[in-house]
Amino acid sequence: MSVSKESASQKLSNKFIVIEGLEGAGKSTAISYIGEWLALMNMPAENIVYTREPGGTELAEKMRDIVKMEVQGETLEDKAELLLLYAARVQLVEHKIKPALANDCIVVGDRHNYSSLAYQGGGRGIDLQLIEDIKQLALGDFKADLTLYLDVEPELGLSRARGRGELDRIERQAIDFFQRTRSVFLSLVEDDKNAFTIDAGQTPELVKKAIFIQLDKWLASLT
Ligand code: Z5A
Repeated sequence: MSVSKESASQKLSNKFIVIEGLEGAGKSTAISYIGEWLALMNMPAENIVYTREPGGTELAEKMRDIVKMEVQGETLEDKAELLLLYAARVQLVEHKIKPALANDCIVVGDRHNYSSLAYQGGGRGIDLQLIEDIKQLALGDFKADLTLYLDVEPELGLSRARGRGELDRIERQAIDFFQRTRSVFLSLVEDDKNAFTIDAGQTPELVKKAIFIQLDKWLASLT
């Protein structure tokens, strides 16, 4: 089914698209492809809001700094990390995402809730139900309209991330941490009819093509 570009930009208003994936999966690159696709759909640039997590507001960026920080003689407890991530997410959702959606914008997020289930639940081993309960307290039923999960072997993602510079506190975890993280991402996508896996081990051209196909299908499904 083809959708006219006028009705495409209307249908895309008030929607929240999220890109998820391990480090080096190519999320930043994928977000630039989504920007290109939105331009092809005649979505005005001023109606597109980009976010990243953790972060995206002044206070949330400070929480991001703490999550990434290493302090001599004191480790950040796993539950403290989890709570900081949700505190940052509440700030972002309430101060940036919801107001943008209410203003007829489309929001494109670099990570969202699935990252906490995958990293803190899968990677760190925090009970997934406990994380779901915290999510409910923090955000209620708020969730993405579309999630594209860029799936990559942890070794490949980390080697790409390494090529960019020094690894941070989370990136220096052992490989099995990222394998557990990946397996939670895969099971979340399997159980969510609004989430799709993109093979991010392919060339950038093929990743872009797969993203465009998925976005076209999703747009055609919007009423
Ligand atoms: N975290 C968490 O634990 N829990 C949470 O709830 C949330 C986050 C929200 C955020 O780090 C950290 O917080 C992250 C998870 C944790 N930590 N770890 N580890 P960040 O925001 O600094 O970093 P990131 O989100 O992991 O993104 P990234 O490392 O910048 O990766 P990326 O955006 O997915 O990749 P990229 O910059 O697009 O590409 C990486 C390189 O690969 C780059 O040189 C590209 O040119 C190249 N690339 C991209 N695609 C390809 C393909 N297809 N082929 C070859 N090369 C490619």
